Parts: sequence; structure tokens; C-alpha cells
Amino acid sequence: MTQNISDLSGDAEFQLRLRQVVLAAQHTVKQVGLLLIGFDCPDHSLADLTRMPNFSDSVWTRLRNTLRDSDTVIRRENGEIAVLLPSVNGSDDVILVAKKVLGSLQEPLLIEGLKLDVRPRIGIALFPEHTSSATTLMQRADSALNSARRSKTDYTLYSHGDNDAQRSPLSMGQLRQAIVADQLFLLYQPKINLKTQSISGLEVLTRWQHPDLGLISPDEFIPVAERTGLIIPLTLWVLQQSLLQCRTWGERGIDVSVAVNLSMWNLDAQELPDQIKGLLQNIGVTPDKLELEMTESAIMGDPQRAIRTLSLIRDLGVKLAIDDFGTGYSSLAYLKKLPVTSMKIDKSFILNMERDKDNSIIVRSIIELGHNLGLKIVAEGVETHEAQDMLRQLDCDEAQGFYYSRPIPVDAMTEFLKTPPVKLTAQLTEENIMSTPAHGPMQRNGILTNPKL
Ligand code: G
Ligand code: G
Ligand code: MN
Repeated sequence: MTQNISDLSGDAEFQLRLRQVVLAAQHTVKQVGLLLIGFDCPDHSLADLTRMPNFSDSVWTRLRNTLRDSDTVIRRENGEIAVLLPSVNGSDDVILVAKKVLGSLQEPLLIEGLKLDVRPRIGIALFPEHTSSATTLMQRADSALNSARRSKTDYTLYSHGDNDAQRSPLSMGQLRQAIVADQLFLLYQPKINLKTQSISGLEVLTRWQHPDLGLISPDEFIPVAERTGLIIPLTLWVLQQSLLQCRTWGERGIDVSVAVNLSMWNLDAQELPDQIKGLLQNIGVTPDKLELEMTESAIMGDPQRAIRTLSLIRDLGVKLAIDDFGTGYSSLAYLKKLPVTSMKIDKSFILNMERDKDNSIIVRSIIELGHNLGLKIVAEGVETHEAQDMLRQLDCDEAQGFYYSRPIPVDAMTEFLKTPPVKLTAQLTEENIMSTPAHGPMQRNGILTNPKL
């Protein structure tokens, strides 16, 4: 089948072409390869440029010179570019093409007189290796592209383990709308000081109340926010709302700090320290009331840059925590250099530590390591009294988990922080907490009074 490179401009036409080549391949031992190319822009203020026609055109020209005439190229509305390889022997062939594509995009692209420094990421899926249906091939490539973006690798082959949530139909437009239309809201989950039994702070967790799809978890919308650049305004909104709430609590005599999650992209943004400083000043909250949490992988994406950004934030007096510790590919050399104040042990080690000896050994080692580095250690995913007791014995400083409270809305948290004790139970799900906002708190004046603690 020889045909000139088709510059198909609509997804519908692309699907048609896809069906053609899939039909043709079905009767041969050959496969169909799909490359989905996305562009990450280290300078987020320029990210919108990668969605402009000029940008697609430049990429287009580079690809035309690289690919075969029989390959189909399409510019997608979101600025991504899809390449269809109608007849390949297997993934090795497609990876070879992916490398050629990456090579052709190495020189910076000139857009509107600007040298645009972009990092192409490629998601790869094959028919019939990864799916037996033409219609889901694009979704597979999309999943693979998400993995490539998350792991900051140049290209990734679809793997059956890839999360379905990564194929979510959520769009940038919807998320942008959610931020302006107040569809996002915050939940709060307490951290407990294991020595004084008081609440040492609250983690802030964002939720999206979608008008049609209902409640959406951050596991679904944060990746969308990250790959569209919307994570920057989203995080600023979360910071602003959390600090406003912290101030309101302070005015009511409730002295509590808030911890906001950052993503890798936030650490790439050089203006973040100044923005945080501005928010603290304008809202009138002291820096010690704010903590920021980020995972090891968020830091290790570009450790030098992350250390620079984090140091500036730490200099403001804001506290910093490494989140989900133990799950990333941490480098002990960097760990020592990070200006962080605490370390949160990932819940996967805590959830079954009573039964799993390996996990309890890991937890013990992490606590020792963290303490040797002068860090405060927080255990996440504490669901039982036994886990709490073990952590106390291991000299862990703080704990967070369903044993104390699930993440709950602001009204419930306010009650929780100020009224008499009735322990929140793990049976309360987030959903029924939403419909029954006020319930029983377990502490007064910051001191837990439940005898089980
Ligand atoms: O609350 P839940 O367990 O569903 O959170 C799932 C994941 O989403 C966690 O890893 C949490 O850190 C992350 N998350 C929740 N809220 C935010 C947020 O506002 N910003 C970022 N970057 N991540 C968040
Ligand atoms: O990645 P991060 O640590 O930010 O994720 C925090 C999320 O972990 C919370 O929003 C909550 O949904 C989840 N979580 C908190 N405590 C527990 C717990 O005790 N058990 C389980 N399974 N999940 C928890
Ligand atoms: Mn966290």
C-alpha cells in the first residue's frame, strides 16, 4: 500500500485510515504501530505555544523528512501528533522509528522567532499486540504517552498494567472550567503527633465535583493537569484556598498548619517561591503554618533544579516533606542535600506491617535513616491500633490514616478540631461523609482524648 504521507486534520479521518490499515494487517503476520507524540515544555509560560498551528507545522516538516511515504501523520487538536505505521514486524521496529522521530526533533524549534525548548515524549501501541480492536489503539498509545510523561522518559511502550484512569476522557477544557467554576474543593486529613497525641497538621487533598461525571479523584485529574500545564494554576488555587482556610481557623482560635501536595511540574517553575511568598503575605499567614509535600520522583526528575526551588521555599520558613517515601528510586546522595524537614513513609509499607515482617523491617530502617538525617518521620496509612503501637515503639514521630480520620470536608474538619470527642471510624467513607458533614471529633484543644490512642 503506497500512499503519500497523509496530513489528516481530523481524528475521524484518522480513525478511518486506522481501520483500513488494521483490516489490511489482519490478514498478514505484520502489525500496525501507533506513535503518539506529546510535547512537554520546561518553561510553562510557553506551553501554549506547543498547541499553536505554527508549532504543529514545524514538527510536521521535521517528521515528513524522517518518515516513510506510507506512514500517516495527524495533528491532533490538543497539539499532540500521531503517527501510524501500517506494516511493522514488532515493537523493535516501532521503537526504531520512535528514536528517529526523537532525533529529528532534537534541534530546538523556531516558533514566532522564539527558540522553543520542548521535550518530545512518545507513547507506543501496536495492533494486535496491545489490543485486538482498532478503536482502542489510540487509547493504548495515550496510556503509554502518559507513562512516558510520568516517568520522564523519551518513549514508552504500552503495558497491560497501565492504569485505566490514565485513559480518562477528561479534557483540558473541562479542567480549566473546573478551576474557574468552583468545581474543585478540598478535603483535610489530620496528622497525629504520636508523643503528645495532638493534631500536628492537616494534609490538603483536592477533589473535583464534575457536573456530569460526579466526584473525580486526583489520581485521574492531576495527570491531565500535569500534561496540559494546568497544574500550575491548579496548585496556586489549592495553596490560596488552604491558606485562606488556615487563616479562618486561626481567627477562630484553632491553631493548625496545612500541607499541600506539589507535583514535579511545580518544582520546574522558577516563579513558585515568589508566588508562595506573595500568597503568605497577602493572606496574612505565617510561613510555619504551611508545609509542602512532594514525592521523591517529583524531585528526582531534575534534582538540581528541584533543590534550587526547594531551598528558596525553605528559606521563606515553609516546611517541606518528602511524600510516599520508599516507592521512588531515591538517591541517598540527594536525600542528604534536600532542604526537607520531614519524610512521609508510603502507606504500602504501613498498611500490613503488623503481619509482614519485611515491611516492619523496612519501616524501622526508614525511621532510623530519617532520624539520622534530622528529619521528622510521618507514617501514612495507619488503619489499626496495632500499627499505631508498633510505630510508637519504633519511635516514629507522627501518623496519618483512616484509624484517625479519612480526608473530610472543611465543616467536618472544623467540628473535628473544636468539639468534644467521638472517634471518627474507618467505616465512614468519603461519600457518606459528604452527605453528613458534621460528626464527631475525637479531640479538644488539639489534644486527643480517645482512650484508644
Ligand atoms: O486523596 P487521594 O488519596 O485520592 O489522593 C491521591 C493522590 O493525589 C495522592 O498521591 C495525593 O498526593 C494526590 N493529590 C491530592 N490532592 C492533590 C493536589 O492538590 N495536588 C497534587 N499535585 N496532588 C494531589
Ligand atoms: O500520595 P499521598 O500521600 O499524598 O496520598 C494521601 C492519600 O492517601 C489520602 O488522600 C488518602 O486518600 C490516602 N490515605 C490516607 N490514609 C490512608 C489509610 O489509612 N489507608 C489507605 N488505604 N489510604 C489512606
Ligand atoms: Mn501527600
